[in-house]
Amino acid sequence: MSSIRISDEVREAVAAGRPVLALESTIFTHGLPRPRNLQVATESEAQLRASGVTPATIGVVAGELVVGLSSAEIELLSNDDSVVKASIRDLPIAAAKQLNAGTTVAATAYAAHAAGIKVFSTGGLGGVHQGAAQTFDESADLGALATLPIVVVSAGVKSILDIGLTLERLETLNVPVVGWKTTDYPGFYITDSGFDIEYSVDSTDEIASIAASRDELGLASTVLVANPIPAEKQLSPEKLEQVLVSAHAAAADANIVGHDTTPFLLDYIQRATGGESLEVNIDVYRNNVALGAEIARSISAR
Ligand code: PSU
Ligand code: MN
Repeated sequence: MSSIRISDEVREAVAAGRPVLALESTIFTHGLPRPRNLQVATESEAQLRASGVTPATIGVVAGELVVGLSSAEIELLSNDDSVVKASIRDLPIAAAKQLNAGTTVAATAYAAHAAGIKVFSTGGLGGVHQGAAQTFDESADLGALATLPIVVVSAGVKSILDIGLTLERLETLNVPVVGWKTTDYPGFYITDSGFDIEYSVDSTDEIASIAASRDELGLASTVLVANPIPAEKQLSPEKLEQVLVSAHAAAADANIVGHDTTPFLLDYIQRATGGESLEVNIDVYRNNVALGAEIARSISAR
């Protein structure tokens, strides 16, 4: 028995060098509320198929790490009350206990790379949490990005995190970061986090070329593409700033720590903005899936 199951559709597309885009499952098991979670997961696969890119949604079903979940499996994970959130360290435990799990950016990138997939789109990355100097809470996504040679498209890191410290850690970890047509680092819900990065790229061929150079140099790090949400679709930065203050206070009151922190804060923000942040979250994700598809195409064409 192989420990990673790759669907026939994904296996054939990878073998033929056709464009494939990996998608994570924590976004629909823990990031988005029902029933939108399943709609978004299904829609993004359809969006890709319509543009000739093979989707590879990744998750854990009854302990098995699956690259290319079936529609029935996506539905199962979307509606399972006992589904856990699995980062890389949780994979062997989930396997032995035969759990259902949504895979984080770290675990998804790991499985995607193992399956020979070169590009992965998510919403926002995990990073350094606010107050990390005391809590040590830093997402395992960061360490994974340092060791997995793929391309990851995100809209930056969510403003629930300490964005400046996250960018510092990415530098320490030797992770190349480029902005899509901008050097303003995006803040997930908002177009510009206020932090700048050094390099922008304006074609997906250039991103493919950066990934190829990374491989030729024998470097193992992810190429991180920061794709901002268009300004007309962002959450109002003033509103976000207000909501964040109460979200962090609520997390502290409820003694939320560790891997429960990100889902708690996202859920709080969704409620507090009356669902507005949810729509932005979904727009951000669609935007990243669309860019990831173009990058997959450019890599496949090289
Ligand atoms: N981005 C979203 N929604 C999410 C996440 C990211 O828009 O649910 C998830 C990702 O799976 C990411 C994880 O890997 O949150 C980070 O969690 P933690 O901070 O516990 O590492
Ligand atoms: Mn964490």
